[in-house]
Amino acid sequence: MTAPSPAALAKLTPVLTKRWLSPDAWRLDVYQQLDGYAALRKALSVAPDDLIQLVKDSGLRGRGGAGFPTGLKWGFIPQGDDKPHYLVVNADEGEPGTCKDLPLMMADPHSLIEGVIIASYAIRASRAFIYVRGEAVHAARRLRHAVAEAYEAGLLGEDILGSGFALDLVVHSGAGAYICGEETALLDSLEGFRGQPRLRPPFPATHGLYASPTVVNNVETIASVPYLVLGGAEWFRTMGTEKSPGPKIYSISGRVNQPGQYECGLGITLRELLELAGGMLPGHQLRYWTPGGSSTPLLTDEHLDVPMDFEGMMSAGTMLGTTAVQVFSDQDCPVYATYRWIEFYHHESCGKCTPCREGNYWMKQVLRRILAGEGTHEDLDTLLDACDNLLGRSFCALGDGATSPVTSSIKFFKQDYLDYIEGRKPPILKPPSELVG
Ligand code: L3W
Ligand code: SF4
Repeated sequence: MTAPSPAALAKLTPVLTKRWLSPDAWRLDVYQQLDGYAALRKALSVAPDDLIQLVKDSGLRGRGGAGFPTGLKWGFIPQGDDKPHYLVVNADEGEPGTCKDLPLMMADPHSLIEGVIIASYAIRASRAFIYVRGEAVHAARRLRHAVAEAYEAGLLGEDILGSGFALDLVVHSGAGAYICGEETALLDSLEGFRGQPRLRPPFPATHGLYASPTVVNNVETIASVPYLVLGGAEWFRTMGTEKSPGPKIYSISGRVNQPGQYECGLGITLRELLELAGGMLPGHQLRYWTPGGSSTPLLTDEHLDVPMDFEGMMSAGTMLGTTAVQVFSDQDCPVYATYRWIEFYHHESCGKCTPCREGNYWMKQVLRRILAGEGTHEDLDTLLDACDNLLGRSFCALGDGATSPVTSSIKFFKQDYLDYIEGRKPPILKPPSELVG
């Protein structure tokens, strides 16, 4: 493994991750020694609308996958209405390969809580929720501890820091369903119903939790807010690109020497990120990768120099998504990887709409048949036809996302499919007909 060059190291922008290596930064006293809650004090002296304008000026875009402008979303919350407003943090990090929000909540939970208080003040919400992925018991426990510390210190509850502003914050654990990361399914789940997506529009900004105006933002988005308040919009824009400004936590996993989280300005390339991650494992050649989890179409070694920002990824035919970079090598069969992803989507489909519920089931069967050596040439058309009936025809983004690994693996690695179909590769799975149950 070669050490990253000074040029690669200069790409690191530790903003949200700056406290991660400080032992005990998750404790309120340590967090405060490290500048914690200074942004809240500043924000409470500013008019809420000015904070919304600051976020708009910074160009901060949602870090959960879609990249929607955060200030615009906050600005959709109606003014002067008599309904309660809510802030909901989407901490249901479930996209395969994504690992940025959980480490943030473990290492630095108060930065999220501080962001929640500032964002709630800006949108005039007096109640906020953090919806944590069900399996992440450790993160929920850490957050609850931090919330209790914040109440004790007068940072939550009535008359926060003597400002007159009041906020209650609840940490809610989900039950471990991927679909509850979809914002409207999350809201249904939070209300106590089975988590299934709602029809949009109306969007949560006007009809969200309990049919009231609600901002739903990702953990990393909200945790960015305190830094923005302290540093200002211009400082924020010194990182990233013009249309995708700011720092971003990229999580890189797979066949690399040092998997983990690397915070860099938006627009870093895979070549640069790979260097930071110590390069490919010995004996492995890069073959394909996901820029933002399995819901974003695969890219290959042709795309090493494409900027990983919202625009760059779009121009390469994919999406930035959650910046979950999963690196696969010449030793990782793309047909098998696709099968495993479709198993996941089939398992996690909520079943509400036919294209996704049935389409994922049939894609899984067909992929299994191919990997069992019983596939036919028509199977490739069947897979593409199923994707055609899913993309844009399913009720929520889960259905669309499921098509990404299938269409992109057939686009780049058709020969691998043909090798199974034409008998050049030995079968690696039992056919569906031999499976019981
Ligand atoms: C008011 C309008 N609000 C849009 C809001 C909307 C939402 C945000 C983005 O999916 C993607 C998906 C996954 N008035 C509005 C409006 N909004 N128009 O803006 O909305 P949208 O529909 O573009 O995306 P989405 O439904 O939020 C998110 C992809 O991210 N993804 C993520 C997966 C998993 C995780 C995770 O594990 N943390 O995020 C990966 O690629 O496939 O395409 O708030 O209400 N006119
Ligand atoms: Fe449910 Fe899938 Fe339809 Fe989304 S696309 S509503 S997950 S069945």
